[in-house]
Amino acid sequence: MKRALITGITGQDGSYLADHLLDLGYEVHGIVRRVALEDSAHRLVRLAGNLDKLHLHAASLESFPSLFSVVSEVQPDELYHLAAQSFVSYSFDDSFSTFRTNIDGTHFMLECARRLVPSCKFYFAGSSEMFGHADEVPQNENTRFYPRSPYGISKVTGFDLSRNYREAYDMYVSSGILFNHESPRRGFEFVTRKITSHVARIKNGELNELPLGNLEAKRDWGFAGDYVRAMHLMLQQETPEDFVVATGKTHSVREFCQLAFEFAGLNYEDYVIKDPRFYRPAEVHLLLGDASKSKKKLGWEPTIGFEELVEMMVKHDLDLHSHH
Ligand code: NAP
Ligand code: F7E
Repeated sequence: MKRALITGITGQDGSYLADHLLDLGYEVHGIVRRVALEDSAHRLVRLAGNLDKLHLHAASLESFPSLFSVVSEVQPDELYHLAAQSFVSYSFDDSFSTFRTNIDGTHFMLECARRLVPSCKFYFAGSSEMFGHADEVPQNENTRFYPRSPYGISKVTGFDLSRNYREAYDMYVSSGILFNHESPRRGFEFVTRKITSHVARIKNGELNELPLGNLEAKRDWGFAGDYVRAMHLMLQQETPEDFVVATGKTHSVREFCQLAFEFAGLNYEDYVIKDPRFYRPAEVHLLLGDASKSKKKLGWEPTIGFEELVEMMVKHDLDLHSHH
């Protein structure tokens, strides 16, 4: 039985990846913050269905010795490093803590793997935010990085660190360059979930408006459940490489709104208001991924398209809010 260790297991992707690896017969371990074990009803909510099958370990991404102890105890065959301060907007408010979590945290995990389990396969959660103000459309593995936020900068550094561990120490380290992926488990501050949860609360009369920032930004949105399959496939190759994971279609925040409100029988123009608080100091205007390398080498393809994704999220939130 293969043993996997996931950092960020309580997040959207960590929870889907844990489900997927359990289905594949893995022994799944996760690193969580100590407070998560203390308040499991809230902080482990995405893992609720599988808690009895998972092995959770408390450690802090800020503390090298705490991570060292867990990696030493678990001795994983595969390590998925997903933990991060993942909200782009917040990275402008506190770039310093974002750098500590995302850069030092990645460095600590790579160094633990090198010292303790050098033949372990390592996945780094890279992001399309590394492309930022990209000079070509669509973006592939060779597109130049031009990050536009402290978050994007932290991911470029994590990506560079990962590549350097691969090249300097001959380790199996692969980075996924994942475009935005969403689901009913998405955090409420991200624009997709913010929209679908507001639609549900407007529908049931709890709210009457939805304040948003830039409606013209375009993203290549896929389904998180599809994207975690690609993470696993990246660690099953002969040689470690980096891969873009995307749907190859792009849509604006406005289009997402329009469709989400339509699914609930509403017109978004009656509810969406522009709120300057939700504009960013520097914006990424357009992302569109070219995942042909993933298709060719990993045999990976997305199964859920844009409309299905919006519908899935709206239905879930309507359901959630109809009981209140
Ligand atoms: P998420 O839902 O925000 O989950 C983030 C995870 O990181 C949570 O488990 C969180 O733990 C943990 N974490 C955050 N700060 C931490 C800290 N200081 N110490 C320890 N743990 C910490 O993110 P996601 O959407 O699943 O994304 C997973 C990874 O992929 C992240 O690295 C993200 O940057 C990257 N990524 C995401 C996307 C996307 O569209 N979703 C695209 C590209 C890359 P708590 O539950 O305790 O807060
Ligand atoms: O913003 C615009 C906003 O916060 C999408 C993370 O998972 O994907 C995610 O980062 C767009 C931006 O995601 C609001 O300006 C308008 O253009 O949902 P988001 P993100 O910044 O693309 C990447 C790939 C990651 O790696 C990240 O970890 O929507 N927008 N109005 C808004 N965004 C938010 N959050 N809230 C608004 O009110």
